[in-house]
Amino acid sequence: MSQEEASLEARLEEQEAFEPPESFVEQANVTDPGIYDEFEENWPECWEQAADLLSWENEYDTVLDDSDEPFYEWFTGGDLNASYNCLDRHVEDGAKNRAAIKWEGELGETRTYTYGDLLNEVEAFAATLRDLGVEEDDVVTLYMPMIPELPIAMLACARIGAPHAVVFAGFSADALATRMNAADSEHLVTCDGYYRRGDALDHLSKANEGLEGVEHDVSDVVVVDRLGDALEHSLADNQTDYDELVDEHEGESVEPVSRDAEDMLFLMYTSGTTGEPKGVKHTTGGYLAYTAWTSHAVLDVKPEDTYWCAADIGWITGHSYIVYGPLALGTTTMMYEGTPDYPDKDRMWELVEKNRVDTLYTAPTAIRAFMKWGEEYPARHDLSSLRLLGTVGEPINPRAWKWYYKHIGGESCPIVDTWWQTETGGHMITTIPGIDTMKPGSAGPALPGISGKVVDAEGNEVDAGNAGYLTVDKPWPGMLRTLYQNDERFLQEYWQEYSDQEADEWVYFPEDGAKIDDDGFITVLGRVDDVINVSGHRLGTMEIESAVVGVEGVAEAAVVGGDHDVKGEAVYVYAIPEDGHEPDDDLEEGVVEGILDSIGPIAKPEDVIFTPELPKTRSGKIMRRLLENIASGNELGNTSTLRNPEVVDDIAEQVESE
Ligand code: 6R9
Repeated sequence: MSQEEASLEARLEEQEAFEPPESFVEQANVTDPGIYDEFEENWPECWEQAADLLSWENEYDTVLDDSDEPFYEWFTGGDLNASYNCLDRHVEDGAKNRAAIKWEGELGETRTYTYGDLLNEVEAFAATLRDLGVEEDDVVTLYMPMIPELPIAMLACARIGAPHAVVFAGFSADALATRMNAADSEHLVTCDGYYRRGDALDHLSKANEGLEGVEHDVSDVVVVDRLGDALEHSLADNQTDYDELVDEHEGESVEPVSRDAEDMLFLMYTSGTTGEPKGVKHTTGGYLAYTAWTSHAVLDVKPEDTYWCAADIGWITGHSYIVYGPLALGTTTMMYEGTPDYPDKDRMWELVEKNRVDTLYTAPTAIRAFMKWGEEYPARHDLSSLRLLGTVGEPINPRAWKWYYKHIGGESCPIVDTWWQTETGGHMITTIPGIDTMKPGSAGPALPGISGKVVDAEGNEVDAGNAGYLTVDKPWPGMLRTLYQNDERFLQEYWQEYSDQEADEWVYFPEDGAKIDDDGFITVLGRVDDVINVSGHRLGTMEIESAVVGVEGVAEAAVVGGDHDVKGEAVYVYAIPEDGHEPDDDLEEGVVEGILDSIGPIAKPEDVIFTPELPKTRSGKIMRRLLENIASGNELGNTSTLRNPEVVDDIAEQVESE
């Protein structure tokens, strides 16, 4: 490194605030700082700006109906169709030949769907679904990896008013069964397999195994042939090949059904504090308006862009910011099937260069991996097409932020660090890149119209600099409406902690810790419930614990998250062997298998520690904090409230010696 470079590096390391580059601001979608006051003064009517980004079949009468709090309704009386908004209207506006989806498979095959192509495909699959007996409001489960048929199936469902429930392809057979049972879903679309690091992975066998655990009849299973001859499968009686079905319906037109703004668009299962995953319900009008608006204001999406959100559609980020938001705005959205290090660690940068990508939106865990691999990989490619960078999923440490800013953005792209959740539908806390100063490590202010506050345990706002809990005390259009068929759990999970129900004051609690500075910038500190964040994915420790105690030979278990350089957090299992079982490699293998079977590889533990006892408080509660500190190699703090303090040293010694 030359002296000049070294001093530049040192300056970057110390710099705490960054202004958006003039070149970006000049072209940005939203640049007027007055928008914050405007939204506050004109709330909730300000949200008409979001609704105006959509085409409504019937105009709504009311922006916000809060007559039954916290079951808020948005844009009531309005009718629209999400697939019409993502497809037909762009074709009608002359964008038939613009690329809608640019897909690249792991082995290098590419497919481009123009808006015209995509509409045809969606109509043919919508006709297929109808033919199979799918009716409006039937939940269709989509258990698929990153192949174009996934967004096609989502939009086909939306077209006929059948809510989809996408299950992440990396989830296990059990996880599929649990979700299909919870949603009473009788229809499944899946595929034979996909590629990971060059190998053909068998997906259908996993889907079939999952189907065995479904308690009701599944009337039909559609199977996309992704792998051709790479894997041979025979289909069961109720299973049909996707292409065969779609070929029969090629060229058919299917009118988009008129959906009430509050009709369900999709269900998305996410981890919560208890073992059962939560079925988050999103609706057509509010969700679509909100994802379109945030794609416009925060991701600065323009129709002529090539935009790449490198998430998986199996998570909310892919729903909102690969599929619905970008397509509602008529842009070109990219999809990549594989991993970022195949065939080499510059795959992402090769894709950015080849496609002249304007905006890249990814997760801190990926950025930390790129950092570890080294700056020589991005340096091999021309990344000058990039205009804006984004991150999502977990807090980003300033060092990773600055690496991203320098080595990917060439110090000329703003970065949006977007805090939000499956439940919020879209971005909530982030800078607006055409307006705000950026402070690495801090997500930014709450978006206009979003009332984000950091409060103490009593619900009073904390002073700047102090840690507290993040809350939102006004509703917003993209919010979840309830947990599927479980209003009670919806109230309990999100509205109990800080609402004053007697006074009719409703406060949403996302279960994140946070602090706020004098400028109103919020730094999100992480979950305060029993949910851990592994590589940006939410995993319920209770869910993993129940998998572990289901393993023969395990008497009791505690699962916690410990710090991890790349993943942010990693899974640590502490388990007590049952009498007569040795804490040996076989038992450890059994525990790992048990977790893989019930959840999937994302939950694979970093370490399994056997111990004759778990540290417990006098009231018999497992001291998770302590186990977290052991896993992270932190100071253990006060152990005097424990019933069995002696066990702590034993465990710590074991962890250190491994
Ligand atoms: C979109 C998504 C939500 C949880 C959330 C929080 C964490 C997400 C973050 C962030 C700090 C950010 N989280 N974005 N923490 N800074 N920019 O990730 O949804 O899978 O439901 O996870 O992720 O803890 O509560 P989801």
